[in-house]
Amino acid sequence: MTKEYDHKKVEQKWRREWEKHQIYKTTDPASLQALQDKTKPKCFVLDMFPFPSGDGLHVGHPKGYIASDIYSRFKKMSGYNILHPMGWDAFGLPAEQYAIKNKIHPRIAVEKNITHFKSQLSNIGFNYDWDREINTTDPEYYKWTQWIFLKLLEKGLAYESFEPVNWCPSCQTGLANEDLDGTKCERCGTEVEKRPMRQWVLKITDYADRLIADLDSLDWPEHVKEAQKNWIGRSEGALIKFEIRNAIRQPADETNSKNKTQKTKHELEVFTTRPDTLFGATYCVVAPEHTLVDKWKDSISNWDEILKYREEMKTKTEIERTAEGKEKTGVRLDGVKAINPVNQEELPIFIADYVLAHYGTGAIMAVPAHDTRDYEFAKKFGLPIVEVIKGGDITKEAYTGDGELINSGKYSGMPVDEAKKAVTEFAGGKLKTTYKLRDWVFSRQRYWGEPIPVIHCEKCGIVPVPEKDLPVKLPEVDSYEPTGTGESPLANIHDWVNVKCPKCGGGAKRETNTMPNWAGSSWYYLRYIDPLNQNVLVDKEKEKYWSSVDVYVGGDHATRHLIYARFWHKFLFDMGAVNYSEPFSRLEFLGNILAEDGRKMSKRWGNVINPDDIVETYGADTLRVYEMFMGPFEQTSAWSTESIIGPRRFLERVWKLESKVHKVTDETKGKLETLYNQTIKKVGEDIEAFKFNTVISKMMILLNEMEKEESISREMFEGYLKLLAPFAPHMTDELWHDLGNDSFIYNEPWPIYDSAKIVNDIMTIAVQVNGKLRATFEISAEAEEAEVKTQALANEVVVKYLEEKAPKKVIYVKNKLISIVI
Ligand code: ANZ
Ligand code: ZN
Repeated sequence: MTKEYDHKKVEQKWRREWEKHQIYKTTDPASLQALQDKTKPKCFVLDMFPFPSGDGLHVGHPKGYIASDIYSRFKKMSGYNILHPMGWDAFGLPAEQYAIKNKIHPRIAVEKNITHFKSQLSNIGFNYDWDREINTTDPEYYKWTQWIFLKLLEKGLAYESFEPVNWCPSCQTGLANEDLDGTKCERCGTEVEKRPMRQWVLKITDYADRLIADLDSLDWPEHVKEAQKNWIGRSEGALIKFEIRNAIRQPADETNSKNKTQKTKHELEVFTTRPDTLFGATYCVVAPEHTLVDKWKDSISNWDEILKYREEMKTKTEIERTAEGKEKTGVRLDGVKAINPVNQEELPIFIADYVLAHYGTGAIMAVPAHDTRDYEFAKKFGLPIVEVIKGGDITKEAYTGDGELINSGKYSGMPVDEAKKAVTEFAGGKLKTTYKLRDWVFSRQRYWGEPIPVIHCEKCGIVPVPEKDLPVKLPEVDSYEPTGTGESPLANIHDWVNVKCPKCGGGAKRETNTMPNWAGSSWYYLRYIDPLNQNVLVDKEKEKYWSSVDVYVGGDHATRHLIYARFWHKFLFDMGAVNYSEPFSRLEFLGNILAEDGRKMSKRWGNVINPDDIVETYGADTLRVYEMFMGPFEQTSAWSTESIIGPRRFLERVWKLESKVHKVTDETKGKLETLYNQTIKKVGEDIEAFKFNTVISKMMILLNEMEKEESISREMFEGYLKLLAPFAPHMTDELWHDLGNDSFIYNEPWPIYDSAKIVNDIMTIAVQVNGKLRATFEISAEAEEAEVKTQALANEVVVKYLEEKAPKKVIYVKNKLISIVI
């Protein structure tokens, strides 16, 4: 029998069957007990849930979903109890902007977009359990987002602040540091301004140390861990005070101090990570916008120049300001001096834009001999460069390395590490750890977000909305466009805003700011575990069973969502709401799929490919295999509709292979046995390691060999289908049933390899030196080129010929020969 491979018929049929038999329903631990299957290990596989945009999915989006689908199917067949859910991250500016543009209510737009997304996803044949679908904009969901906020407030981790905040003039809202791309709004690319306004802030900095320390326990890509460490930016250093000479005391100082005879000292406190270099400080720099400078105004003789410089500086971005190698600028403050506490030397003070106001103390001691930016500045302004650490050549460049102190009085000869503490103490300073991480600016002046559940009462101040009154629902409005005044559009809805104070019963007003779009995504994975629970955010027993997420698949968000979620999770852990202190044990970070033209796939470039079209023409199974075969999972690769024909032909060949089943002889069975068992082993290992492209290669190799045979055994073909099932679930179920099975392949056990049959897995490699055979050695047949070469060069005979010289050339003839030229 060779029927045509009609992917449309096959795929629709099996999706209907799966649906009909509800084969993707999750089994909760309680039901497991009923089934007396308590020992079944669990596996929670999570996708970064999408924002349901109006544009729908393009072929890049499903890459991660396909991978997690394959992985969870593999784990299911390997005997695990699976949780693989999906939901919608639907609050936030993009939804609101889409709605404004298309003149529909964001709620309606979101509903419509979700329907579209869901149909696109279902075309691809995922094993999601849709009974657990969540939507961050559903009041039953955001009730718990608000509840977490109340708990943060209760514990003093949410507070009001009046610090100047990043303001995007185009999006018309305040933003967190994490929402910036350098100094631009990450969403719209507009340069942000600093704007003083009232805002809600979460004290994520309280968790900074734990957020760094616990990274060690996570199976995450190093680059993501690094990115988080850098974002948190812990530096161990010291605060050191420099007395300011000649600063005229302001009248304000007098009135402030009750005792008029007590003199207020003018001091400049700097933050340094290198207190050991204090003897090499030759000037100080204060951030141009630092308020200290204003205090010294009357002592500064070139004030006009200062004002002019401040004006110029405003046009520059922070990145521009601090870049190494950038032409340094600055202005000396004429009239004031700083005194170096270790040797009483008078140092000039500058303002310069390479020092930032919001890091450390906003002021530095400059050590040009050992800091690159100070070196550039000193060269330009002709300032002295005093070497205090031995090891470099400071006539050429700053020496930033370790070494022994020199020119440092009684500390000369001391190593850097020891000197840090000693010099700090001598200077009367104190050791201090600083962080780049800032508290999380958590309020947005926009409509489409969770209302912050707080009431402002003139008498009682800030009053949390009582838990029983949650959720605070987002009211219907006529216009959800931003007011532009820095107030949320909610402020205009008087019926909603004016409430009774829950404490005193008097007139009060609701908070009108909403939460950022990162709020709902900071805990959503927990809700999948228990999506309908009315009493708690998640049942703790269920959570104990399913948490932590075993594999989290997604890209982007290395420093935003993935830091925020870890912070909230740790908070929930501390208050006893969850069982483990980290949410995601393992992270698989994916490389994006670019368009055929190598650009990002975007409506703007007109290069978007809709997965619906690919599914229609080639089939979902082909799309799945193709996206996994494009290259290593973590690598970015460009889409090519032309290349999809390869995976399609591969599946067609598997389809045809069925006609060879049944007529098997023992002899052919024996022939393929080794390769077959090796393939089972390799496929399992590679899926576990997210190396999906090499899985397909192995499957192709085995297919080639099977095709060469007259006939293949049913057993082997069925095993082959099982290995392929996670990648091509529709087609394999069709063939599986065609062979007379009536189960679903999804419910079948994963094939087990026979290790006894894999052993003949060794190859013998001959080694030639300058064309003459000198040695042979054995190595695993699976050894990669680099391994074979390394072993050849380590061979003792070869070592003798090499005489400790590097070979000119090493050539590998695959599986046979290494030829060395010396
Ligand atoms: C003296 C010194 C000597 C420094 C030396 C470095 C090397 P990280 O590691 O990023 O924390 N610094 C301090 N506050 C600053 C600010 N607001 N803007 C710009 N630079 C600032 O860097 C800390 C170092 O960056 C500090 O240590 C300070 O320069 C500078 F051989 O102090 B150092
Ligand atoms: Zn913006």
